[in-house]
Amino acid sequence: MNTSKQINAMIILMAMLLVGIGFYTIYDPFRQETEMERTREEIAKRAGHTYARNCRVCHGDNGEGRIGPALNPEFRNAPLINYTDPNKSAENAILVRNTLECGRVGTRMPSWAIEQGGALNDEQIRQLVIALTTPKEAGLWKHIEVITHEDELVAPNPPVTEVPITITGATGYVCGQKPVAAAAAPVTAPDAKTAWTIVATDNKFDLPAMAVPAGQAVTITLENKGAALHNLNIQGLKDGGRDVKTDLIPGGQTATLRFTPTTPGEHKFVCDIHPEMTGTFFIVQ
Ligand code: HEC
Ligand SMILES: [Cu+2]
Repeated sequence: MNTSKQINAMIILMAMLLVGIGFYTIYDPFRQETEMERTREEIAKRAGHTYARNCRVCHGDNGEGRIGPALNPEFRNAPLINYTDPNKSAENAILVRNTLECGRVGTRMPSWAIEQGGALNDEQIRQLVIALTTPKEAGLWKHIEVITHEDELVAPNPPVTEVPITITGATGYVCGQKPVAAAAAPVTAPDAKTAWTIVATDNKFDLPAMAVPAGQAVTITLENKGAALHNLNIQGLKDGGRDVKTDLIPGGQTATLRFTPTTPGEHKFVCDIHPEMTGTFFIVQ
């Protein structure tokens, strides 16, 4: 009698244990998932603070693009690489890490790694790489606005033209960067015409030179087909006392300059926030 009671109790206990284990096995993956999510959220918040202090000024308050291209997938359209493509996560992580550590030679993207003269440690760079490349990591951008307001050290973004032009990219070809072809031969003037359309992408103009006749009304149209802001400034040229330049325009927009050049000569044209975007503007007799 006693023994059979004990056996029954044992059987019941065993059964309860098995059911318990069963539940746990079903429940556990969910638990791990939320744990992962919490870690990701923590990383996103930390990356957000780093971003707000160091990157926002060039890539925009919400990663929409300013001096540098958009980084937030919401604004990051082709032809920019999709950094959150789940099939290329390893490749993209390397690319983003190299860009952050060593910057981009010949552009205004600085090097951030301490070993490269930058201000961010390995952990901060690691967090940014995860936040920028993890597909589900909408977390970063979700937190950015809050962080920007919370972070007392973060001043409002200055106008793009006041971001010191002295912030220049890397100077050494490190982290897999290859030297680009040597500077092109001196440009010669193309045939003069009174209307030109010049296309800006990130970060170059599609024309090395334009030429217009002196003494005639001309129209120069700038199309921004990039993701960053761009403008066209024909340096040293005045029209009725004003500089001949467009406003900075976002990707997808156009701006037009109408003026009558009087004095034949040569002017350098540039984008005011990307010194690497240059060309020659000829005014011919
Ligand atoms: C002084 C302006 C400036 C600052 C500050 C800056 N960037 Fe950039 N960044 C740029 C420019 C310009 C480019 C485009 C470089 C090019 O043409 O290849 C760029 C490119 C990038 C790219 C590659 C984008 C692409 O499409 O290939 C990433 C990623 C990036 N920046 C992340 C950051 C992060 C993260 C920070 C902050 C730690 C930061 N940047 C700070 C100007 C800046
Ligand atoms: Cu530009």
